[in-house]
Amino acid sequence: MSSSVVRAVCPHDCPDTCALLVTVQDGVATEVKGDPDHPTTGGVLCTKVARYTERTYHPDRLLYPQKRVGNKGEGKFVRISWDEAIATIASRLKEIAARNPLAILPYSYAGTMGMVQGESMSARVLNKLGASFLDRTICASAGGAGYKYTLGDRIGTDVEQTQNARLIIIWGGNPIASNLHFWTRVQEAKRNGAKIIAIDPYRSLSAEKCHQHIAVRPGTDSALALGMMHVLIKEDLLDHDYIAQYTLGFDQLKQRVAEWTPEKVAAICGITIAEVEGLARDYGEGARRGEPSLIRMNYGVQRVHGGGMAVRNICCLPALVGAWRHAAGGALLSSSGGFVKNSKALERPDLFPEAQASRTINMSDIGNSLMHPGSAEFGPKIEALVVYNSNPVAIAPDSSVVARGFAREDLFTVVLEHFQTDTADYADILLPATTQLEHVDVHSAYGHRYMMANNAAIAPMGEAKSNAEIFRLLAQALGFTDPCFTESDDAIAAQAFNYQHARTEHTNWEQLKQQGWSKLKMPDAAFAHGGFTTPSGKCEFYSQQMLDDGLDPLPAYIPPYESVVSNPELAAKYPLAMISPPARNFLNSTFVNVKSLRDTEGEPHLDIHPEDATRREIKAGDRVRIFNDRGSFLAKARVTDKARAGMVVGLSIWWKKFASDHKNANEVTSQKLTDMGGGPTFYDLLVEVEKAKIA
Ligand SMILES: Nc1nc2c(c(=O)[nH]1)N[C@H]1C(S)=C(S)[C@@H](COP(=O)(O)OP(=O)(O)OC[C@H]3O[C@@H](n4cnc5c(=O)[nH]c(N)nc54)[C@H](O)[C@@H]3O)O[C@H]1N2
Ligand SMILES: Nc1nc2c(c(=O)[nH]1)N[C@H]1C(S)=C(S)[C@@H](COP(=O)(O)OP(=O)(O)OC[C@H]3O[C@@H](n4cnc5c(=O)[nH]c(N)nc54)[C@H](O)[C@@H]3O)O[C@H]1N2
Ligand code: SF4
Ligand SMILES: [Mo]
Repeated sequence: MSSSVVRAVCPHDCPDTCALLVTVQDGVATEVKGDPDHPTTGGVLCTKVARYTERTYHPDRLLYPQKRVGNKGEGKFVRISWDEAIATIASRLKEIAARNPLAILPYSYAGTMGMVQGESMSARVLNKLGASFLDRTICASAGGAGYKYTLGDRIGTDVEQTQNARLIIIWGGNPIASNLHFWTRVQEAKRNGAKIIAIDPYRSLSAEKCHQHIAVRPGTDSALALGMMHVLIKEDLLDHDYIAQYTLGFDQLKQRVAEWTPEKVAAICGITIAEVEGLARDYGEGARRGEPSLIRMNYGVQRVHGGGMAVRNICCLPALVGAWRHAAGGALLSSSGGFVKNSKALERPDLFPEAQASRTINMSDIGNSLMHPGSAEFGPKIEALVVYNSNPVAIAPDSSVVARGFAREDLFTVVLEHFQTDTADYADILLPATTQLEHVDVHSAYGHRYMMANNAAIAPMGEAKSNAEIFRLLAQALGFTDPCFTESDDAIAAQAFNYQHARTEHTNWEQLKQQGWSKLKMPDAAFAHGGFTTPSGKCEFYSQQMLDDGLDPLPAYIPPYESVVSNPELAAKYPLAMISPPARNFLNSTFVNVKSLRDTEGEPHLDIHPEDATRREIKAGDRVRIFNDRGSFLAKARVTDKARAGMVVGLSIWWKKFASDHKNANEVTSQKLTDMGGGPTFYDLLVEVEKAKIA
């Protein structure tokens, strides 16, 4: 009997990017554990990935290529050989490319965060074809844009400093569900005497365990940050020296925030004046005492019309009070900007045909793009979709339009997947992909500072192949002869990071594979002495770049598209705001088909405040219909004041096929985009709720 332990990495779209130890006995992965030596993993995994073998050896794994025999969406397939699958795809893509390669579009996101099985061989093939580019905005681009204008690259406080902070503001995040290893350190900070505050319209699992929970209306965070700035400036709770040395535009900021009185802010946010003032004082007075304060901004604040501005406004706070002076102070949205990636080598944009015009399609309004007939402005109608690492039919907004797009008879769709997801049901050709235990990969992270290597632990299941291998076969069938199209997964992984940089030169790919991980060499307190990567090198309260891009150069409040205050006419019809943040036991739509995890979540629920429920004669356990002009879906009501009055919460993202009505929360979300970054507005919508007619 042979037994070994393999170093691997959790591939999921989660800031924690855990280091895994996989026990393999006679070629079978028997256990997946957190690496006890990895400083942020600390030997602990979330419940989802602790059951990784259940997902890997799931009886529903796709094990061989298939072609569709039923109607699109019906999910009927027959087995075919790899030769037939690749030949069919190559000939269809060639035929479309001969007319106009821009009619071909990839659709991919972070099903795996690995750089090899993400955008490497796939990008090379699509670039060489001259396909349309996909703007990968579905998650973080609004906040990323707001952060960039204000502070530069996405670098923030090192998560390993969290326990040393004295005040922690969890702003639009639910770390117990979505950033567990940060939460562990928050608990340590709490034991050390820190005050923990959550800002969230929903009393989430995390919010209910904080010292204070400020339940703002969705989409109003930028107003709250303006109100905090108003109080900090009015009460002179400022670090004048830090402001003078390392910021730009303080005088303009001062003028701008003058009108943002606690009274005005409280009315917009639906909170008390004392909450606005108290928050600002906790923040400013702590700083004055020399105590580190940390703002863990998360993505909950940026899935609304003014999401980019919300992140920008929050990013102004640490500089005002000099919080960046402390290693445990400042703010963290994402640590991804610290990694020195070699994207050009991975993706080879130079392969794109020189003489050809390009086109970029935003993934966040894919429904409209798929339904577009083509025009001079839009370019050609989309005729082929190659989907990998994503489940757009479940996760993209305004889902009925997305599903109609995928159902188009004249669209050729290839899906690379582990399972027959809602999206796979629409594939013409469905290809089996390997999971993280079956392939090699290399990872950066967005919640910590470690480069990570994933070694293959077991052989591919059935006839599954890695994404990179599938695109290699496709390149061959398309007749692409550049040497880069035959590079192995390992050779691609070796190029992912630039090891000539001061942050990375202490290691290399061979070492990473053996040791599993290595930390970027960066200062503990990234911005203690300024050094922001903005055009001025300062924290930009005033941003010329924003003005150049047609935006307000100063912090502002951009109301939601759909809210009782900003659109009273719509609210007369649909009076309830709705959000659909992640459920703890799912990872976006991944794991919904793992029975033990689905059983823990139960079925699709809607949390509704007792006042809103009573008004609609809804009782706990009733089946309710949630609807607006875009669509409707069913859920079981949970009557609870966890949801603030006037707002309902449907934890997500369910596979449609596991819901009684084959629908999910994205039936009612909209394709409108954020103020910057072209992001989706998943938490910016109004609905009405009624008792469902059929039980
Ligand atoms: N278990 C689990 N973990 C995950 C995921 C998952 O699906 N499941 N998804 C992963 C991914 S892709 C991402 S991007 C992250 C997302 O995780 P987070 O960054 O934590 O963001 P969200 O889950 O979108 O929202 C977190 C909280 O924001 C609140 N919120 C909603 N609207 C607003 C608002 O307008 N203002 C404020 N202040 N709060 C608001 C929600 O009620 C929720 O409690 O998590 C990752 N981790
Ligand atoms: N209503 C609502 N909708 C949302 C959100 C929300 O909060 N509310 N959150 C949004 C956010 S933040 C995000 S990031 C998106 C996430 O949306 P997606 O990125 O589409 O994430 P998943 O739903 O997890 O789907 C990933 C798929 O990739 C597959 N996969 C994993 N690894 C591999 C691999 O190696 N090869 C191949 N071929 N496939 C693989 C998995 O099996 C899974 O089906 O959803 C967004 N949608
Ligand atoms: S999903 Fe997040 S917390 Fe869970 S194992 Fe993966 S990286 Fe760690
Ligand atoms: Mo995300």
